[in-house]
Amino acid sequence: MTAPTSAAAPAALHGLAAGDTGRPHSADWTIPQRWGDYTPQEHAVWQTLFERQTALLPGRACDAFVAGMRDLPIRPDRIPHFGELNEVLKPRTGWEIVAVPGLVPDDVFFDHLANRRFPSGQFIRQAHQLDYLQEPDVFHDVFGHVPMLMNPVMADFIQAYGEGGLRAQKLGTLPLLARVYWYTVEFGLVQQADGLRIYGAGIASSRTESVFCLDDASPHRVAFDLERVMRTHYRIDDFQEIYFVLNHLDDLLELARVDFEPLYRQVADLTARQPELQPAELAPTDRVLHTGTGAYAARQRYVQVQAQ
Ligand code: HBI
Ligand code: FE
Repeated sequence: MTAPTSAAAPAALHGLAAGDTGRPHSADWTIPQRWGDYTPQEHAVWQTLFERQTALLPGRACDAFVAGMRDLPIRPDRIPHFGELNEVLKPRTGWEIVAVPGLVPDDVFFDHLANRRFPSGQFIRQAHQLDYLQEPDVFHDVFGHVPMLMNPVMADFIQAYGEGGLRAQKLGTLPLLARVYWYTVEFGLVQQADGLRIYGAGIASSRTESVFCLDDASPHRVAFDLERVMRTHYRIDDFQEIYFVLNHLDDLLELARVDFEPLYRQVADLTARQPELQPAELAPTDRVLHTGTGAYAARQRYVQVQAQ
């Protein structure tokens, strides 16, 4: 989700990524948070991440994110206790956080979301992984996602994604739906009266990308369009090369009510005639807010070639 830093000692993998050792005994993959077992070093990692992100987000995170964070019992000095978060979150939007070891299988993930349970990684990254981690840990999941779950529109949208995901699995169209989640819940930007703002958790929890996505000339910024997003590949290994911008967070409400099934067929028809889009490509129909220079991605490709 952010630029890779130099390789350090490999950290243990969690959840699905850990193979059989990562699979918990429960069918829904939930585990106890065991808050009392976090070490002082782990709380210190939280504090470092929390403080640098909190300094960056004023003027970058959207109003809903800021309001959600303000109302939650999330403190700088310790990893949040899920039970305490739920005491505030549950009465607000009906959502509840449950602890999981890390990535869980798609069907398990969707089933939780469809029932307004948000699976959060129980573990926290190590001190040498502050800027880059592909697995969802407690910082990404709680700091990035939970403030937006306090917002009624996002609360409904993520539940709808869970329900849609279960259907899409049966229809074989999951990759299309996953792109919608990626370009909204994880990497979405929204237009506010006072400027462009972040609402995506993948950005809000990333020191480097929270600056890059708004301030860098490299990436495209394009008005959100559902069919367009469904046709667009995404990258999981580095900064995004394109961000999609909602006019208003309330647009997600409409999106939550969309019947995706006819859309999947439409997108399939569309992609039969024209290829799917790479992240760096613009389409003639795009409403472009900023045409990216692509300089960052070009530099990364150059560096990789040099390293070979
Ligand atoms: N598991 N814990 C966790 N968090 C995720 O964001 C997640 C997952 N499993 C599957 C998944 N995401 C995605 O591949 C789906 O949204 C498609
Ligand atoms: Fe996430």
